[in-house]
Amino acid sequence: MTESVTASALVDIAGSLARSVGQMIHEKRAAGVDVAATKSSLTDVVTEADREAERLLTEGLRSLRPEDAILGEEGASVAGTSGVTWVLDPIDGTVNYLYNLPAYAVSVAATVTDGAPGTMSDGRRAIAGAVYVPTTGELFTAWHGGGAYLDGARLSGPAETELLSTLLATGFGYTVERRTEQVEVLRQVLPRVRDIRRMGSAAVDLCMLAAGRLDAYYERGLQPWDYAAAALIARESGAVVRGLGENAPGEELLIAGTPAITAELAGIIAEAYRTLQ
Ligand code: LIP
Repeated sequence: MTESVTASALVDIAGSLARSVGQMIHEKRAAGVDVAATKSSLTDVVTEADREAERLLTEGLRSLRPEDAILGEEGASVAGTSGVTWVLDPIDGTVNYLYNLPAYAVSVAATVTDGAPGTMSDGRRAIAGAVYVPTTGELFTAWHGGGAYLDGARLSGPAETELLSTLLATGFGYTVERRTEQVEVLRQVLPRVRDIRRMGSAAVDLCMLAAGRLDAYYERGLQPWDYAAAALIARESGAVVRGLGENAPGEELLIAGTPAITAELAGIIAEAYRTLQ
């Protein structure tokens, strides 16, 4: 079976699970949410809804795709034999979810490790992905070579080529050390763009870019589950998704936008980090 045929089947599974689990967490939000635990720092939280959402995603995938592997932000880890690994963020934008702010999403990606173009720094390449935003009911999907879609309508990505006109999103890590660095990078970037948005979910940021509602995005410190589906959606919308220099995008840095904007941003950000050495 060719990859495109497999990928278009996988994206339907990703979309259906992301939407059904997203609707469940939205209902839970209305009933009230509490912190269940903290992770990398006191501000890096997980809720019972995160855990329940990941359990439901895992159950659904085990039933529909029993030969596939699974990796989830909240600990799901299932070995597989098919070569496909599902990478799950049950709630990307967990702090927003805790505070009942709208920017949070369920992210489901089917990935392979064939090293082909599009492979991220964690070694995985998404071939199908879905991001569901419960507060708007919007489902973003893409499969490799098949394009990116919002509720079935094709997305054409960002168009901005002037940095000073660029509406740029970014995010910050959960540790003081990481944030101290990030504010220095932001000091270099902010005077050169239209404005900054910090929405609190990488998956939402990259889908907004794919929909042309943002012109560019960058962040350091993302985990595979934060970007696996949404980086594919951004790429399939026509955006460039890159790292620093020749490095693959991922935890070191992920920059997305038009070719001109991502090249300019990469230069500014690389110089900012050099001055921090
Ligand atoms: C979030 C990312 C976001 C980042 C936040 C957090 P989480 O993921 O999507 O881009 O800025 O600090 O890491 O923790 O909500 O799954």
